[in-house]
Amino acid sequence: MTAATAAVKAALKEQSIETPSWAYGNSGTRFKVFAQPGVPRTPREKLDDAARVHAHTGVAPTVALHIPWDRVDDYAALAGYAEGLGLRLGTINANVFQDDDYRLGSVCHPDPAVRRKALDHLLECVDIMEATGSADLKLWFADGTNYPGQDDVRARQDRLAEALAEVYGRLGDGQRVLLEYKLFEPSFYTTDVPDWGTAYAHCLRLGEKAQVVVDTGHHAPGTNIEFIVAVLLREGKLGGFDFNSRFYADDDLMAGAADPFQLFRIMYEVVRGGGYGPRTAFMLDQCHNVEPKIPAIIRSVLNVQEATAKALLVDREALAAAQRDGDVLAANAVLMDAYSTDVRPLLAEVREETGLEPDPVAAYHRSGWAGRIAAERRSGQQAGWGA
Ligand code: PSV
Ligand code: MN
Ligand code: MN
Repeated sequence: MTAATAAVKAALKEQSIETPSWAYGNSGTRFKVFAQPGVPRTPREKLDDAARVHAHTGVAPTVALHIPWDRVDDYAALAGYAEGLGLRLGTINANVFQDDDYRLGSVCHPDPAVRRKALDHLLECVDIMEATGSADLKLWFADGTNYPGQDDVRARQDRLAEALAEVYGRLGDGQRVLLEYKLFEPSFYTTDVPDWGTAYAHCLRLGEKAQVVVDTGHHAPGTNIEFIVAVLLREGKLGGFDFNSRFYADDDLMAGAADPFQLFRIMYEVVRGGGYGPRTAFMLDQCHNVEPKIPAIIRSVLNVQEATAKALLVDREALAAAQRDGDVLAANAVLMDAYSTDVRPLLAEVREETGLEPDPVAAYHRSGWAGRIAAERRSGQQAGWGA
């Protein structure tokens, strides 16, 4: 094994990809959510499933919660339960989009009483972070307008800034607020945080504990996401990712399924920009409506891992030399060589060296977990959007 391969393997063993609690529950499109047998009924059962993903991949030790979908009486006890499974509770995701009160927005709503209600929820999420030991609060706002003139677009920015400042003021040492942007939907004329520039401007004003989250499904078609990643990293403002695939809009399909090359290009900029490490949150944000959920999450983790391995394999010296020489084709070839490498044998070795089976999907199918949960989780309400 060369020193370079050893370094790549060591870096891969350090990887941490966070899975979202909501991906284990029933979710789908606004047309139909197809319920599946064995889907968790409680936050603890979601953690049980997440533990299977981590057991087979070795790189998914944390689970993001969504409040109130994962509301429990005792968050410290939930964190203890996670620990017993070899997991940790990760990012806390706030939910200020599902109450009737939020018809015209949450923290940007024209009515101060609604804004207060939304803000109180965000502050409650910071309290939950204390109990769970989570470092990050992830904020995505459905706020926006549908029609020109519906509300004062600029005043809405002021209201947003005010709310963010109050949340920011509550953060403790080592805690961050991660602000997520999304081009459109559910609002169709204006969205209050539509793009990385808006998110960046708010985070810049807030301070160093505020950073931007890049959800790979939240851009206009053709957007060069890796460029955004490079710029945010350069500015010290990349907080993390919500990985998923899209063909059209916010499709929330398995990461790396639609465009593995894009995922590689993103991960290359992460590695190049010094963003490969614990300060960047590598999260999945997905829905599995027609495919079995746990193997789909395992597949997504593997796709992120493969893109990372390829990014780590880029011969940076050869690339820099070709770039210095202005050799366009040689530079492009260096990247393509890394991308075209079949990294699956390398990753199988990494797993075997850490005591895992080489093929996580096959190992999961052999484990009998799917049959067990289908048999055991028969009564009660399955978890899903809003439950
Ligand atoms: C809605 O677009 C969304 O998919 C955002 O990406 C959030 O991260 C996620 O829901 C969870 O709230
Ligand atoms: Mn997201
Ligand atoms: Mn989304």
